[in-house]
Amino acid sequence: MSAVDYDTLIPNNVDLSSDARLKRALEKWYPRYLDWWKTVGPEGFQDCEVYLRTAVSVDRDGWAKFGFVKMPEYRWGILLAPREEGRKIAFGRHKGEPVWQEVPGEYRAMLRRLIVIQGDTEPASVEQQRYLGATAPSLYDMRNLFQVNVEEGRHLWAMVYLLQKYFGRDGREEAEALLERRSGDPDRPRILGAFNERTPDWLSFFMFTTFTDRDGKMQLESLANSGFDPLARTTRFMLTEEGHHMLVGRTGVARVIQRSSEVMQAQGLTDPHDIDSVRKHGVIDLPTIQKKINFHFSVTLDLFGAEVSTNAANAFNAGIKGRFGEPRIDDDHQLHDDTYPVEQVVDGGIKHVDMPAISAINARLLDDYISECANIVTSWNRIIAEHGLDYELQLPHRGFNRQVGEFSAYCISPTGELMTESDWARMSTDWLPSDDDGDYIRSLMKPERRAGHFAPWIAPPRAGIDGKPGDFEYVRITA
Ligand code: BYC
Ligand code: FE
Ligand code: FE
Repeated sequence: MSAVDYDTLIPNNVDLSSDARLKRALEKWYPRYLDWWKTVGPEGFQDCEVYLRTAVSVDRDGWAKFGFVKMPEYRWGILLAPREEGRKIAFGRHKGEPVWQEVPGEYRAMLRRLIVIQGDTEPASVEQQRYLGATAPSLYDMRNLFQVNVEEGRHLWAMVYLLQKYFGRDGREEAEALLERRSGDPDRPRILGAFNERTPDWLSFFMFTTFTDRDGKMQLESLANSGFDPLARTTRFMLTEEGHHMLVGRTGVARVIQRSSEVMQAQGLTDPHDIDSVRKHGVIDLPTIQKKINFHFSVTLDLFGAEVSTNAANAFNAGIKGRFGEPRIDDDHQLHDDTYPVEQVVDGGIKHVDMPAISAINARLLDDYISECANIVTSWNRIIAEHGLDYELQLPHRGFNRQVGEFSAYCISPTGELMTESDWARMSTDWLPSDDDGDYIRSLMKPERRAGHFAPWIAPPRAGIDGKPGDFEYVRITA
């Protein structure tokens, strides 16, 4: 069952060759996908051989094979985690019933919407990152960018498979539309806000893969226990790949912090707020890194939807979308009478208010997400402290800079004070990256293409990919 068929045009472990209709639909979609990849995917380097991993099985160990491939020839496959015999729906009103192998009619629209939204983010991120290859700080980093890109491409395949197999004609139409929307295009934008933002430099890329790919993880975890079994199995395997994307982000930011801290220490610069002195040495100052955190974190929080949400309650009740770690939560998994504390603005202050837990599904996922992010920032701060510098990066308050949910109508500072709109407008330039900050960062983005060398604003990684030595040529640049 889980053996992957690699002889067919579309590698898969879903026995595609026995479903002629689906196979035809996917083969028809493939050239359009390639066309999309070549026009708005990674700019340049499409003819270069890149040292990439390809998913070749769904076993816990040894699921990926490493080797040199040209990106357009990457084997984007359809891989589902193995079926669990006798799996039962774990939550909601159908709890205890066998999971569904077909789409239940009453939940068809809900499922389609969730799959389309999930699918839309994948190509969006590839579009957002398309120009970064040209300014890669090393071949190692360039390879990681392309690895993330091809896997986000595969995640699109994963959702298109579900649409084309289970949703008939409108599924095929949605599959087409996923290739037609464009990140940042005012006429046909991607669906969710953060996926229409720019990723103009490598620090943004590392912040995006730290914070926004981690929303991907949280959302996929919530779908990984779905009562719709094909969705659960697809997202489970996607999560295997997601770990690397977040690692690229977390270690990428850590290497930037490492380099800045080393240079400050070596130059005897003790005031992290003395931005000009730090920038003179060609590294990124810590306050600018803080502003980047503020931006990417707050924009990503919006991706969780409103904290209190009927959509989320309906999806939970239906057994379609659960909570993070649903099977491990110690309650009835139906939430008839439970409450959950949600932060809200009450009488001019921010307070926890007990809400029916069923309506606070998004709030809970947001809490789980924020606590993971807090651990990451703690690990970054350790690097700063090791260099004897007196500076602490912080996650901004969850209400800071929000466009969606409880706090979207308020102006809230990074430390969680309610403010007037005019104060906010004056102060926010200190909290979010300015044009000058962006210009400075972009001035550092000079490519480094020699194997084993790194741009001066970022430290080398601790270890290579797939155990390769430091001077390994991860991308063979041809022209
Ligand atoms: N921008 O009840 P509400 C990833 C809409 S990232 C624009 O508040 P709900 C990846 C919402 O659609 C993971 N619109 O929220 C990462 C709804 O509109 P309709 C992506 C927004 O529905 C990096 C209305 O507001 N996957 O994989 O409970 C690289 C009210 O909705 C936004 C998923 O998100 C926004 N930010 O939750 C590559 C999982 N927020 O339908 C990939 C699937 C809300 O009334 N999606 N709206 O017109 C979902 O589970 C839910 O749709 C959401 C929203 C969590 C996004
Ligand atoms: Fe993804
Ligand atoms: Fe990802």
